[in-house]
Amino acid sequence: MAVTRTFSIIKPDATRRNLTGAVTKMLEEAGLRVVASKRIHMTREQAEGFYAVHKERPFFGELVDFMISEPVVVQVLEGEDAVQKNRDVMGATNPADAAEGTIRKTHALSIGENSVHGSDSDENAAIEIRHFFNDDEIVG
Ligand code: RTP
Ligand code: MG
Repeated sequence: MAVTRTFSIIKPDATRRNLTGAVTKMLEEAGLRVVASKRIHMTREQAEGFYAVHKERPFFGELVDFMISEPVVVQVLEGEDAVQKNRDVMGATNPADAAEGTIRKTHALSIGENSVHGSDSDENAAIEIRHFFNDDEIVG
């Protein structure tokens, strides 16, 4: 299996509850390495651009409002089959459906306040990483 990269966001519900370290620990224990990390307060324009694929969904406005409500931590994660590995440790979108031991089962509050984002394909990972990081900020 090839070593690849994915993009992760520790969302406002998690940063607010001081769970940046706890979430990162779960990512690291799953075999992912944090090769870039920064705490930012997203602008509305950044959040709307990032979630443009969800523009027509009924929850779009709520999602953007939530993501800009407080700081987030954006990260680049590296590991074998990183996209799938990260999605496995994140768990299902709705924490009520998430498996035991996953980040969302352990920490998420609701389908909206679900603690983490993770890219869903290698192609989207590359796009999302570029949205938030310059090459010289990523140290593999
Ligand atoms: P993510 O993109 O954040 O990693 O999560 P995901 O793939 O599991 O979920 P996705 O379908 O891409 O939806 C993006 C985010 O929108 C919020 N959402 N709210 N209220 C709702 O019904 C609803 N559905 C989705 C979630 O926060 C989800 O992570
Ligand atoms: Mg998604």
